[in-house]
Amino acid sequence: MEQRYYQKDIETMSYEEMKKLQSEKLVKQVKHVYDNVPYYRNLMDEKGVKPEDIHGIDDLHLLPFLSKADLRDAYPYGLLAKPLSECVRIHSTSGTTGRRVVAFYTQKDVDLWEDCCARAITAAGGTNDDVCQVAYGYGLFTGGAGLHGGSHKVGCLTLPMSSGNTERQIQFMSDLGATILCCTPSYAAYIGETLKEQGYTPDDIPLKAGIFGAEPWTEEMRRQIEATLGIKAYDIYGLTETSGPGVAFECSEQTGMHVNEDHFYAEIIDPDTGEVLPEGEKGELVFTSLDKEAFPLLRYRTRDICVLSRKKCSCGRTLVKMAKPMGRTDDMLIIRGVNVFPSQIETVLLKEGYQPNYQIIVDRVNNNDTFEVNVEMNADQFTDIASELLMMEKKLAGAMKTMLGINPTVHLVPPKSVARSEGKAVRVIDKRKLI
Ligand code: DLL
Repeated sequence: MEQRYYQKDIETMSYEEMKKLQSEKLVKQVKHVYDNVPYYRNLMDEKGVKPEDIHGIDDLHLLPFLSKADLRDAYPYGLLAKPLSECVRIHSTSGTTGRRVVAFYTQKDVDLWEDCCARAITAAGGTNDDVCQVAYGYGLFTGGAGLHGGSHKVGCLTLPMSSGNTERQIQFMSDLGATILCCTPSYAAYIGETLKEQGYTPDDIPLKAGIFGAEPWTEEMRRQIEATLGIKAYDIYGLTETSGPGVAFECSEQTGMHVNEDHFYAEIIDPDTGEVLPEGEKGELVFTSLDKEAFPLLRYRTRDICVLSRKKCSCGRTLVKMAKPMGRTDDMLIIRGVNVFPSQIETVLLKEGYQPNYQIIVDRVNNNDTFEVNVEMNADQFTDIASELLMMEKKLAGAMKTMLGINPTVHLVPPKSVARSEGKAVRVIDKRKLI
């Protein structure tokens, strides 16, 4: 496949040049934040660091971290670095508990963010000949707006569908010949399932690529979506705090996502000590936005667990790659003292021939953790014969025990009984938090 880039000079820049660019931007950014954000200035003062101490990227480790708790403390305007009169947009996280994170954008911030998304669409093979169906939610969530802007920049014919109304998604996809689909992986799987039910085969729809992110998804799920939709499925990563989707994106190699590191500098730290870890080690991902104007977060702890790699990529891009996030420091369930990630359950399900339609329910009864997994059967697996069900449940519980080291109680439930998601899927119900 011919390699296309949206901003070739940046995307294929040498490591030395990139470091120089990042260093120049960081020095300016630290001064901008110190001068305009009293909240962060106080953190720097407490740590005894002045903007003059930061000469380049090698000095980044001297700066204090920011966390979600800081964002909540400073809500809504405490981390704003530009007057509101220069801001043109607000987005917010989808979180339902506590204070939401509110992020601000100047016109330049929106522009650079859209460039990042345009790089992602181009890496997925997008050109001005494509019809790009954006089925991420529009509104406060960044998914719709980000990919929409990127799609415009590439020159695709943009279908601003937003999420939901799956029948209409399919009708437009088919009637208007969508070639690129952008949505969460769980919604892509649902669209695929609905297409199949309606008797479509992958050859009936012109889709060639999907740009899926905003939640964790496994390689097994990728292969399944690729087969049902007849496409190549590309991962995309981002978070509201750093602007939204497009912080990192996948290329044709599909072995991790290139970080747009001219805008977002990535570090991996030990989540317990805060120590910066060398390339290749697993830890918490931390981002510094190097040129955002309105909401420039320095050393923001994402809570995503990840690994970085500078291995040469066959696509020609030199941008550092992040692996698929392996979970979040706060998503990780500790059940009977064992660390459990929902992605591990998903891997087992897909290996055992089930769909990734499941829900994990954790509770505490008499000081003991209970661990149940409701798993949906496919139509062809469905049985209501008790002895057969029991055998299937035992087999699946055994496979999960091998993966996790602890034994769940598995309940197989009828097809279509686990709620489908048009946005981010809710996989875990942890009732222990309510106690
Ligand atoms: O989810 C932004 C986004 C929109 C990304 C559309 C990609 C596509 P938030 O709602 O603030 O922003 O959630 C950010 O979602 O810290 C990760 O835990 C998770 N996440 C995002 N992309 C991925 C991905 C958007 N590709 C949080 N794989 C992040 C795994 C992801 N997790």
